[in-house]
Amino acid sequence: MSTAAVATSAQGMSEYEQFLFDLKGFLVIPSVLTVEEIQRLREHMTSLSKAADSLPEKHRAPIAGPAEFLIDHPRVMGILQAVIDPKPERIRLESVFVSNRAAVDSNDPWRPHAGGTNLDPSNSYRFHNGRIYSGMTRIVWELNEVVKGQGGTCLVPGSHKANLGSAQLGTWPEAADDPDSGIWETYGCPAGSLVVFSEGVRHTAAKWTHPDNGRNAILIAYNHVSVRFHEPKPCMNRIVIEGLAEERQSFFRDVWVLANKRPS
Ligand SMILES: O=C(O)CCC(=O)C(=O)O
Repeated sequence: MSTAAVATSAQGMSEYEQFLFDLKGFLVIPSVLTVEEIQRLREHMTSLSKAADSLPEKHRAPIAGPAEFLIDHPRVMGILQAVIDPKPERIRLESVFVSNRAAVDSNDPWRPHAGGTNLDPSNSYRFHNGRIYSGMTRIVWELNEVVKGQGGTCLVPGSHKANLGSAQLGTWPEAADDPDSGIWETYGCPAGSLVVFSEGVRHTAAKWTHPDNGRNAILIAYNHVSVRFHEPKPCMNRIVIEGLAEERQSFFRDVWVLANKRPS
């Protein structure tokens, strides 16, 4: 399948979803994955963490093998084409990690970051000529149920457009980072839901307190192909990338837009 085919199969972002994403900087879409897909992904995550050596080398990454369909999931592509670039070949996948948290964990992962109008291309967020221009955009696949207030990602709605506090300039008010400051929002959702946020929104992980299940999430950062924020992850190495379906390999190409043309 070509990148054009990826584009036509993308499921567009509704006007209301665009309104919410622009207003708050994030969006929660419940129950995107089927029960079978969730099961397949959970099994892959378990093999990866407990018996990685049993997997073929090309499958040893959170978005490889039975999980590679997440890379260009039609719901994700529709959103990314609306907020990063309408041309799928201008969207790059630049980082992935897995978040496993449980109520028994003693560490507190509360570390707010980003927020405030930011001109750095990766953390920037703009609205121009009727369109959203989000730089780095985070996709979170929640593979287990998230109970509101018990450990999902916390975000400050609207902080991607804040003018008087800036993480970039070090002027974000300390008082605002208190979990009880009243400006934080979080979500509850069934397993298989999708959370999307502009990396320009102030956000943090939160302590998981839900006793019935742990957090099991895959977090993927996409960006415009002309910029890169993260250092490449060792898990997305040449063997893993070359093991992906051909059309998905293009999400890991080098950071450039204009190809050199040979003189004819
Ligand atoms: O794990 C989380 O809930 C938050 C992830 C995060 O901080 C990030 O994507 O930068």
